[in-house]
Amino acid sequence: MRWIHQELPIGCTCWPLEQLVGMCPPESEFAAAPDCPALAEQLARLAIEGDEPACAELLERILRSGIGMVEVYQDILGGTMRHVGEWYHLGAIDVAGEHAASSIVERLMYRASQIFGHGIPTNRTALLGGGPETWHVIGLRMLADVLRNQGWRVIFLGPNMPVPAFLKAVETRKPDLVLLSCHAVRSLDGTLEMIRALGSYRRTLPSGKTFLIGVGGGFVRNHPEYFRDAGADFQSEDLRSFATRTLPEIDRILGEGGHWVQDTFTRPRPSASPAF
Ligand code: B12
Repeated sequence: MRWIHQELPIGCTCWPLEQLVGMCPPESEFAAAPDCPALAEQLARLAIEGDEPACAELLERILRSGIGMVEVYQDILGGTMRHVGEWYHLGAIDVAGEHAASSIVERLMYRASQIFGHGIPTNRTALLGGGPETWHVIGLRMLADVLRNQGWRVIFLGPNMPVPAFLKAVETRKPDLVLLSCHAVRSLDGTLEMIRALGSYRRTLPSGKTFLIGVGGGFVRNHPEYFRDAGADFQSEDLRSFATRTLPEIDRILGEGGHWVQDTFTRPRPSASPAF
């Protein structure tokens, strides 16, 4: 069994996402599959203390286990942030603990993305960012890293982008896909304004030069209709469903030069995710 850590220099072309699943290197210290919930909790405890070296060491051990990118990002790092959110909500940790953990998780994602690398170029471009007053971008960053791993050219604009500046980036970078996130009621208006502005701009483009608009995040999950009515093409629940269901659909639509027809905003939530 080969393992990417030993064979690929940092940032070099890596294997497709599917092939990153289930590789168990001989030197892995985990006898069975890593216990993602337990690791997420352990990381959360270390991260709220601001213990970045211990978090980095634990991440290295996790990455050496050979588990897949989606498991590392969604189940372990996403699980870490879920604990942070719960503990903050319960008053068990303070704002400093929450901020320390968010910053460390962003650094861990950077490290993980170096290890998982980028795939064979697909000639497709994705542009991701938070609209006005959107500060929650950890989930978007996860999508960005997975897209890059799948060979996409990725432009990540970070949080709180003004609408005109975002539109300018769309005009100049000509993405095939634009992804936005919305978690909090405070970022709702800005996100809707962004979607409407993107829709207006898109209507000025000749067919064949168009792009898809996708949204996700906690607020979208709870109130999908706002985003559909503003003109978004699709939503996706989380990283796993994005990677396994939405991305293949995007590839198909872009390949055929068609439009999004499936209504992901009203579709019942999938009961179980396929193994990934
Ligand atoms: C970390 C955090 C922050 C950090 C964010 C740091 C950063 N760099 O992102 C900071 C400190 C900045 C922050 C600020 C605030 N936060 Co906050 N925050 C959180 C927390 C604890 C974790 C969020 C997170 O990163 N989760 C991990 C990621 C991986 O999960 P995710 O974001 O859901 O992403 C996944 C999916 O949603 C999906 N996805 C996400 N985006 C997209 C996009 C697309 C296109 C697709 C397809 C999929 C997709 O895929 C991802 C991977 O699976 C949550 C608690 C919680 N339970 O979520 C609160 C939470 C989201 N925050 C909340 C609030 C209220 C705030 C503040 C208003 C607090 C304040 N008083 O200032 C501000 C608002 C900022 C703003 N205007 O946007 C509320 C929102 C409630 C609401 N509905 O309004 C929450 C739910 C906490 C709570 N229980 O009250 N926050």
